[in-house]
Amino acid sequence: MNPSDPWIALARHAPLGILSDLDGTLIPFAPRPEEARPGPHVLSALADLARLPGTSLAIVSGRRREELDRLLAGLPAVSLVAEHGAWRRGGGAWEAAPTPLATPPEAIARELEALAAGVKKAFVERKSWSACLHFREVSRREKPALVVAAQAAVGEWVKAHPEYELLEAAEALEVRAIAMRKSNAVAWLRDRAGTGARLLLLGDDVTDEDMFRAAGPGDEPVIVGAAGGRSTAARWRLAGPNEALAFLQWLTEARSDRPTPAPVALPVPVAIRPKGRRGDAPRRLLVISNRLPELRSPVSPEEVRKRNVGGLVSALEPVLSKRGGMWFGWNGRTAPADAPPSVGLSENTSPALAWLELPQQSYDRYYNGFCNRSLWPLFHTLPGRARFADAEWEAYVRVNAMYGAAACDLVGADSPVWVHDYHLYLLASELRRLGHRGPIGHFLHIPFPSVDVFSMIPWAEQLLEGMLEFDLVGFHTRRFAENFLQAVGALSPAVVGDDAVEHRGRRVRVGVFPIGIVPEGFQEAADSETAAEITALLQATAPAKLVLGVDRLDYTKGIPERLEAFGRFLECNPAWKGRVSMVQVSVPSRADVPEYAEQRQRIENLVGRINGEHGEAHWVPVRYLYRSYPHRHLAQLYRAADVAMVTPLRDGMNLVAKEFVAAQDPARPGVLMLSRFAGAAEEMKEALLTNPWHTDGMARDLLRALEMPEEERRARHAKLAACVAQTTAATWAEGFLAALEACRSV
Ligand code: GDG
Repeated sequence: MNPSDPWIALARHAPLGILSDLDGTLIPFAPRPEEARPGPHVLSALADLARLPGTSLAIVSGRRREELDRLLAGLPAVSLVAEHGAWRRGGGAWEAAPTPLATPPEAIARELEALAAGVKKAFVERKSWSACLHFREVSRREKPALVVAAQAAVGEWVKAHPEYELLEAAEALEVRAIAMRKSNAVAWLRDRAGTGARLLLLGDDVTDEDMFRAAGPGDEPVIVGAAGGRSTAARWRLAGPNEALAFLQWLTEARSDRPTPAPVALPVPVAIRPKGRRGDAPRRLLVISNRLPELRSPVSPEEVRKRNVGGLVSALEPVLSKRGGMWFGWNGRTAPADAPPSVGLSENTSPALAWLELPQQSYDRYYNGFCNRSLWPLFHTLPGRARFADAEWEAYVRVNAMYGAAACDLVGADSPVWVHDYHLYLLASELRRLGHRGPIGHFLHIPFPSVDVFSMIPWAEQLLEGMLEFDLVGFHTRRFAENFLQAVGALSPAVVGDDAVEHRGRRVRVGVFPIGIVPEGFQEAADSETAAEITALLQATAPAKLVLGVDRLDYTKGIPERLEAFGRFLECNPAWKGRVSMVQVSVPSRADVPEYAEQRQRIENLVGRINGEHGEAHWVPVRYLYRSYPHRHLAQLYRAADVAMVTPLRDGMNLVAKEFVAAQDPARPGVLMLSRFAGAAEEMKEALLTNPWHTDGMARDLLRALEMPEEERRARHAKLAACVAQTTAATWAEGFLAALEACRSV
């Protein structure tokens, strides 16, 4: 790839937004702010760029409105953002940012003025929501005392006004409202530029870092100058204001019809970090999931061995151990907000484990917020339950960056990385930014919705851009893969093929990898001696037939809908009263999300209502257990059941369906009632497919299941069992990894 390719692609992208700082970025610093001004060549370069169709250009600065008006007079097409985002002018008059504002820092401004009054050449610049003490030209003799006194005064004041912060520049000290950040201008310009916009962000100063951090996966943040040795969130670097201006002129030419713009120094990747662990880290497979499974802090190798492993672990542990790989995720502990995320390592386990701690507030907004209250319901096509908040999206971006920063040191830069689920869509772009070269794959465990639903996410384009930074994206079913391809076709400029997408000169493979279980485990556990606890439960329901439901307590699993159908079944088929009982095991899940508490309440009310309406002294229609069982006990329950109602409203795959089939006695198997909206229905066609949205239909299907002749049950089960034996945890993991390892390293 030619180094100019990404910049040509950016230059030709429509719509394009350009957000640039002024002082130090497009014009060199002068001793006093009033002496620095853009010359005619800067003004004409900006005018030329702003004039191009599909282009939105904005200058963002810490300066006041009047100063920007004066400096950039005569450029009506250029939008302006003053005072770090507090004021914007896009074409018409100046408008205040809608962010909740702090009261003006009047008292501290007066205090600083009093300090400055006794010191020659010190002065205070007042802005709407900040006050800045300048001391560039103060004598060396007087400066230290002034700075110490000012820091003490501001430090005290900020304690009582937490909506303000102290910013220390080389020759100035500023008290600024925290909400006034240049990152606000990024969202504003993105809106102005229009759907699908990519942004070029240029800045030099510490206040520009907010803007760089707000960059989306399709944006290109460029730092101008040396950044005084501090670390930067920018991905690219230009040497100084002259180079920045030349680059904007080049961009103007590349965006116009001129075929070959004159050569110029293009931005180069920022050297990320001094040589750290990464230099010595080996090439090894790295699996990343939001959370390390079944680990409780403190993480210790002993605990890891003792834990009762779940489905994903039993699928991934063998392939990871075989390859000497490592699993990385959150360990369940929170860190203080201002501490850099700390990473823990355990090489003594198999697989090796690594974990990070996250600030509580970020984690809440990212996990309980954007992941569980936005993406989860929407991806399950339950848009009525989804809600979106800017702060939660920002936390999602931030936390993805934290995972990326922590993960990139764990393995060598050429290692394959396998990222799991919707929590970490922005991880590939972050890893690439940090210099990762090996193939990066993503597997989505939940459904991918239709484009109409997906595009309800306010940041749908950014999420898709993030997904397209992976080399391989995998889904449980063909339907989900097709939904994804349609979304890419509709919402991004990428070229869509049957099983791949071409995007910015890269190929992203799209694959279908249905997850399975370890079937022998369930068969053996079902065959083993029945645990006392399960025996007691079965005795309580005998001799009635047993209808079983097992799910995490989640509104996607359709538990109330299933109970309603069971109630309707009893109403319509009174002869079955006393001859059938339902056992519903609901495993506690996400109990701190309000929708889940509400769902639990709803289920409990329904169980009470059905038992009250239909129950008799010697017969309880529904036994409801809000708890979890070890897998061995579950297998015995599965084996004892005559019918399993696996009726999610929507599900990625649903492993309970497969576990139930594996645990059956092939000579006298039970019947699997399976929702058409579970991913498993794509493979398990011999199940009794049912529609969880239709109470009467589900009640009729239940009758059919209970009355199904043994011969039909055996024939259906044989085919289902063959399917469960064919698509297993191992075929899923090996299949995905083979496809990932076949991806060309970028
Ligand atoms: C997501 C997707 C996709 C249930 N009760 C207990 C218990 N379980 C285990 C089951 C099964 C697992 O939980 C549930 O797996 P599902 O596949 O049904 O659903 P999600 O948890 O929502 O998983 C789903 C899956 O990811 C894999 O990609 O299939 O569509 O939503 O293994 O056995 N485990 C224990 N005690 C219980 O009481 N130990």
